[in-house]
Amino acid sequence: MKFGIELVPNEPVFKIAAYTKAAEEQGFEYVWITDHYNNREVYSTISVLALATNKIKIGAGVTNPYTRSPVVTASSIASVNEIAGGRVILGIGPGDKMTFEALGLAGEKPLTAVRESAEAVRELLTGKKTTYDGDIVKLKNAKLDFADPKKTGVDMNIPIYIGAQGPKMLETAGAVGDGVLINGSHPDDFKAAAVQIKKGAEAAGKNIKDIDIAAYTCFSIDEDIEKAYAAAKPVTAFIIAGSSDPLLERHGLSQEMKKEIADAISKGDFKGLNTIITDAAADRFAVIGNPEECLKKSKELEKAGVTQLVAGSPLGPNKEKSIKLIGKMISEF
Ligand code: F42
Repeated sequence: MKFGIELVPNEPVFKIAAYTKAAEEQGFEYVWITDHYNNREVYSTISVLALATNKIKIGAGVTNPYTRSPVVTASSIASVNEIAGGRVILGIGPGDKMTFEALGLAGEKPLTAVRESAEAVRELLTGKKTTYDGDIVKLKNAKLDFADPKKTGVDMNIPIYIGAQGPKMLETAGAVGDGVLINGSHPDDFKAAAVQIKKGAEAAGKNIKDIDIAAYTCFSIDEDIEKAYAAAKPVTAFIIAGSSDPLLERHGLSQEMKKEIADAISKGDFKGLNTIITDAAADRFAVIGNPEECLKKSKELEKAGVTQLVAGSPLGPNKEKSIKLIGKMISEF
């Protein structure tokens, strides 16, 4: 199983670059930069990371088909790929509905929009004239002049991963993705996801074995277990509050607990969350513990079919320390 790290650009980009350099030195193979309009811009961040590192793969994890058109996405990812010498990956998902309200975006037909965008971007990255007459994506002889590898000497066959959680989006990911990034931290999530991904892959004449199944986890590691849980619970609170009913059912959480958590969040009662969310409930939505515990839980995810574990926010009470602790764990895989 490979390891990645998710970094949210809500800190200065040079700080994100320092974390990325540290992760590269600790053996992480991927860094994924989230894309939300209210944080620093994803491609500007990726270009700095590309200059600050030399082997770690760098992913947009994940953009969406609404805040940028697929042509702008293709041009952006190809541009940073040239800077990174062919080390980038494009992650695209339907986008965070919550943020769309602020932007006046409807986010209509998400399955269609993600599928068509992935197909159109892949075509544009060949450097050839692209005409795409889709339901949502419409291109007529669009062409990235610089994407021809003969001109740049950089392989623009950039892998495209799909950010997905719902069953139909997971199926779409199997059909059009080289990989899938799934917000989840428990083996049950990946056993269920594999069924949908396999369905989509086989319908497209692909084999699920060729698809990188990445667990985009909420991860919190520290020798002090209590501190690890305290750091993780506020993050799991947002995940639980935004979870679909079937997901809550899978993890045995009640609607009452979801409502209690949502109320505590809206009141800013983060201290209260520590008691409302039991350790057992947090374990369903995060990989939490001391190094031994985290190693055990990571091995369970690998057994459930995960091929890349992305250590996501908060990483632990102390990011730099967590990166080193996970680095020690990586050597066990
Ligand atoms: N979102 C961001 O905005 N920024 C990020 O950086 C980010 C990172 C990220 C990483 C991993 C990951 O798994 C998700 C991530 N997300 C990020 C969230 C992501 O963008 C989505 O919000 C999240 O994956 C939840 O969406 P979903 O995958 O569950 O898909 C939604 C749209 C959904 O409701 N899907 C359902 C399903 O079954 O998959 C229903 C789909 C649907 O609407 N179907 C309709 C129908 O009629 O069937 C429409 C059909 C059509 O044509 O589209």
